[in-house]
Amino acid sequence: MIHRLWDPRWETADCTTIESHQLELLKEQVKRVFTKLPYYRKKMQERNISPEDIHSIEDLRLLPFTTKKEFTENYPFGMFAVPLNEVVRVQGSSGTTTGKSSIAGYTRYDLETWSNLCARLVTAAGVCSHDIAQVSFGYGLFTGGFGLHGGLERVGALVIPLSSGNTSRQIKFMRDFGTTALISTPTYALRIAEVMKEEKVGADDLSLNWGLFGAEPWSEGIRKQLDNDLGIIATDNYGMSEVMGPGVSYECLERKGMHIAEDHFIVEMIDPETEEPVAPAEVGEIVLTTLTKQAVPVIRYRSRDLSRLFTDTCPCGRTGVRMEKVRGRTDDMLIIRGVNVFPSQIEGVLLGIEHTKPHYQIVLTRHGALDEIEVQVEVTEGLFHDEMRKLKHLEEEIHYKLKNELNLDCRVKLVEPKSLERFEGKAKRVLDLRSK
Ligand code: DLL
Repeated sequence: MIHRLWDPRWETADCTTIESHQLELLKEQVKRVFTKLPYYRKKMQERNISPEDIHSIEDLRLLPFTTKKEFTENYPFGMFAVPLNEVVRVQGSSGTTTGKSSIAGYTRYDLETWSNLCARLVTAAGVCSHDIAQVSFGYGLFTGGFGLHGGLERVGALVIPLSSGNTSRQIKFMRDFGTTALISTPTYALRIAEVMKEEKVGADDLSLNWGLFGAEPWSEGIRKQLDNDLGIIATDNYGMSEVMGPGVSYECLERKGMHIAEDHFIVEMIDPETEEPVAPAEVGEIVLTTLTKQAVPVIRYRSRDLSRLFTDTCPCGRTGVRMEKVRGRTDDMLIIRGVNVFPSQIEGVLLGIEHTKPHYQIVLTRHGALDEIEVQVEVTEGLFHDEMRKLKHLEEEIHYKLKNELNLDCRVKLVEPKSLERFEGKAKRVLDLRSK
């Protein structure tokens, strides 16, 4: 396999070079944040810390965390460390958790950094100037559309800025233009694959080679399905509005973890309860510090995302730390009758069972003091019209396997093909009716 790099100097830097670069930038960044951002200065003063206390990367631990709450409290521009006339763009998260979006601002220099990081990402995923890239992420405040767009243009690919939605049109453009790279959420790519089947368009009718998917958790099972249905090599990439958007970490074609852009971000893994670092290679919450962001620098941003770090060498030649696919968010975790359940565990079980589709919904209800969980699963067309006995058998199999995995009795409801909602951006799998 041929691996190309966008920025070999930094992508293959040795750890001593990275560390001294990080330390130098960190000291500057902490000084800037202390002088320019009243909310962070106050936090540091409460802890009796000043920028002069930072002598090593480990000293980062002395500094307070930043959370989504700060973005909400300082909405819209209170997180900006530069005057507004230096900010040339805002982007943001959807704001589903707090009702208020986290507003990220970018100076010209930040946009330059961002498109370079996204250029690394798309290059690692196989895209070059010969590719025709269809961006089916939403364009707008969401960082997916504009972020990937910037990186693709930078590497010289021909970019089709289609945004998400109107799936038949997406397929028509893929055919007409000979699209070679699809960029979207994995959920939307599944939807595209589904509509292709309905319209009798096979992977061979298209010219797709690469699928660049991110912005939400997706399992290896979904990856396999996308590889097959679209005839692509599907890679994962990760980021968040508060830190930059896409470009924080990305898989190469080896697909053995996401390479973190350590010359721009310091990554830590903490135990979300104790806030202490986890042992190397243990699962923890990803915490990120930006080193080069001008408009909205963040120190120790608690992502709420759970993953694992590892440092073994990757055959692609990139050095440094990689992170495993994100397992889910700490705030995605459902607590049902005292048992902790991640939606990704349910997805894992469903994808391992024949005759189900990767379309499911988790419905939570409360009866008296007792929480109930129902897993609604679409079955394949063929089976749905089959005998009752077979459906009953499938229902029992899912129930049994979920119980084994989760240690919890879930109600299982098989539903007609195409009866559950489809998503054009990030999927919303959990319907929580408990507080209603
Ligand atoms: O989703 C940024 C992005 C856009 C990343 C396009 C990759 C591609 P937000 O809307 O602020 O930003 O949401 C950030 O999405 O904290 C994770 O919980 C989740 N997330 C992002 N990428 C992944 C991924 C963008 N590859 C939140 N795997 C993050 C799992 C992801 N979760």
